[in-house]
Amino acid sequence: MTPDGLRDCTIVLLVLNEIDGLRETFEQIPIDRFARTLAVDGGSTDGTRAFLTERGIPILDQSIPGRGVAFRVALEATDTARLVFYSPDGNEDPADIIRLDDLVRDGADLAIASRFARGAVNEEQDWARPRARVNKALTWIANALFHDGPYVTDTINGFRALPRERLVELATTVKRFPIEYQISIRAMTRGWRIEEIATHEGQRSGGESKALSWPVGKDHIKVLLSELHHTRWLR
Ligand SMILES: Nc1nc2c(ncn2[C@@H]2O[C@H](COP(=O)(O)OP(=O)(O)OP(=O)(O)O)[C@@H](O)[C@H]2O)c(=O)[nH]1
Ligand SMILES: [Mg+2]
Repeated sequence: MTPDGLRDCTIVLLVLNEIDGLRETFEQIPIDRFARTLAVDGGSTDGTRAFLTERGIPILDQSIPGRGVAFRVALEATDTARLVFYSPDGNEDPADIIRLDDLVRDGADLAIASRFARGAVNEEQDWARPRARVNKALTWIANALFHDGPYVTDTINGFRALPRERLVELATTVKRFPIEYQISIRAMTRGWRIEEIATHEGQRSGGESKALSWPVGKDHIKVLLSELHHTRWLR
């Protein structure tokens, strides 16, 4: 806690045209319990920026787009002990922000909101869309290749928290979506304590998905291969 009784943690809002999601979730984000809340914007043009500015949320810009870039922009701009990454697009339950920070405050090196843990709900219920199955397969591979500890059920979800210094230590390089996969794999390789909560993933509030399945899937495979290459020197 900070001297004024707030959590020594920054809530990082990751936004790229999420005005609908912000309208739906913003009031439930526990801003008054945390030392800082800021947004990293990938170049919104739909009123997201005005919405955040009207509510006093500082906005950081990216020189190039991509969620991985956004993670590092946030990291450089913060000095709290911990960080929670939250995407206000309707998929993520704001009530989980505190649950994730609690895990890190109690000693986890990485806390993940899992869509596949027992009791969790994944929004991808349509069997014609294979995203959930691909996610599970990528997670299985990461556990098999890089992890000796208890099975991590969701290595890909972006809703997560960690100590700031841990993120510095990971020296991430990914520019786009698989930033979370790289973080999970690097945490596994180091034998860090990874803990999960079972989350209930909601439907996107509106706007458009930025995660096109095929290019994002390919990017994950590339990260998998590059991390395999990388860890040959670590182990
Ligand atoms: N700052 C920043 N945020 C981004 C960028 N790309 C995506 N985001 C945000 O990251 C979050 C996740 O992106 P989504 O497109 O929802 O990806 P997803 O949740 O896998 O896909 P859906 O199931 O369609 O919601 C959203 O809040 C986006 O606005 C980016 O380049 N920069
Ligand atoms: Mg989403």
